[in-house]
Amino acid sequence: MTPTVGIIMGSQSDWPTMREAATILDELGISYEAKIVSAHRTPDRLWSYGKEAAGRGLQVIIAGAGGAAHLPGMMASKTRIPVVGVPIQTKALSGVDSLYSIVQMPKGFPVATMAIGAAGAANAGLMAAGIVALQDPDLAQRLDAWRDALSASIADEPSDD
Ligand code: RP5
Repeated sequence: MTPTVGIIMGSQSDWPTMREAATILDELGISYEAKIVSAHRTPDRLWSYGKEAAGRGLQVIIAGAGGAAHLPGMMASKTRIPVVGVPIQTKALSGVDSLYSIVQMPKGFPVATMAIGAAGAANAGLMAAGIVALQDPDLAQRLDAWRDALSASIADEPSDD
């Protein structure tokens, strides 16, 4: 079965963060694949993934990378499929390096850039869900319910516990 969303990341070390996106897609019942595709270490893999993405039926690509984080932008240059970028939090520069590498794209090749780290990865899953839900009414209902449940889980008042 062709997955709806592609989750790609530059390294195995990115998976603990990118798993947050996968968890959201699992919760919403969206099919996905997760692959290691590095702009620097496996450029041929990046090229063929981007070249085949539309033909395979992928609807959104979530791309996470850290440091000199060129994966999301290079993927956006290779496919018209919407690319959601996740800046991985790095040890050296706390992910500001990743954010700047991903967000400042030239006109013509957009990357929808999320926050640094785990929250950004989870939001990438939700962003992908919102895009896919535009053409999928059942998913739209599940996403609305997910959002309502989150709102309902927020207490009215703070607790000391
Ligand atoms: C980037 O370099 C990856 O996306 C990762 O965030 C970072 C470090 O990779 P490893 O050295 O941990 O494999 O390409």
